[in-house]
Amino acid sequence: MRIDVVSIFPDYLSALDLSLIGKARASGLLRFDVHDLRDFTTDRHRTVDDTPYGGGAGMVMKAEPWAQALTAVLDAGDTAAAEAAPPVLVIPSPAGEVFRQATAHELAAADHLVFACGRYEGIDERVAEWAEERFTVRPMSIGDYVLNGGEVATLAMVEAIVRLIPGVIGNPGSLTEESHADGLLEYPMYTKPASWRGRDVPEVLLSGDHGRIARWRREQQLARTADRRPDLLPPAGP
Ligand code: JBK
Repeated sequence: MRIDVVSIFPDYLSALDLSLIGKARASGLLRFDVHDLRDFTTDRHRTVDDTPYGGGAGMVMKAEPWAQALTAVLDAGDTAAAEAAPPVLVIPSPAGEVFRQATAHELAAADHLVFACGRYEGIDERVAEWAEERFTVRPMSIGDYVLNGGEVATLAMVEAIVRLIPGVIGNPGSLTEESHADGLLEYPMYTKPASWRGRDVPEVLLSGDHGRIARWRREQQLARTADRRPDLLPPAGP
């Protein structure tokens, strides 16, 4: 897989050089490149934003630097592969579709992902229209809260996607046994010592009875999900 990120804060993405993504890159499963949007401006001040038409607070990212940057990314990509399936352009935005584990699986199947990190009040809408002719465009939100830009959302999405590329995670079992893999929250986990500061590990986990343990864990998953994330449970019947 190839991943390109365009941002005015390329250093923000350096956290992805560590651990998981670092391993994926070293193993040749992933090519990951970050591009500075300002390198695609042509004025002396390297301007990337301007005031919004129609008025209002804040600034809007100008279209032309984005078209230049995204064209450079396309030109550096595999043009034959792009002919068969256009690269996916993810635009992190609070106005996007919600990014879920199912979305991570979908995007992990792509050959080429490009993340367009906007700052300020967003990117001139015509960039997404222009990009529709060259990419599969996916405006994506990681949740209903306000961030300063798309960089942190990109970090979260790239980590969720890259760990699903076959060969990136050592133990594939750990992919199926975690929260959201089966639509429920994970059951509670314990490790040694069996008694810690007056708190004992639930007796069933020390019983060696695998059937009882599996039933207890399922009950815990359901109770936890009902308590913390009732939105994940199917609606109660009549
Ligand atoms: C938010 O992906 N997001 O969720 C996102 C991207 C950029 C700005 C934002 O406020 N929420």
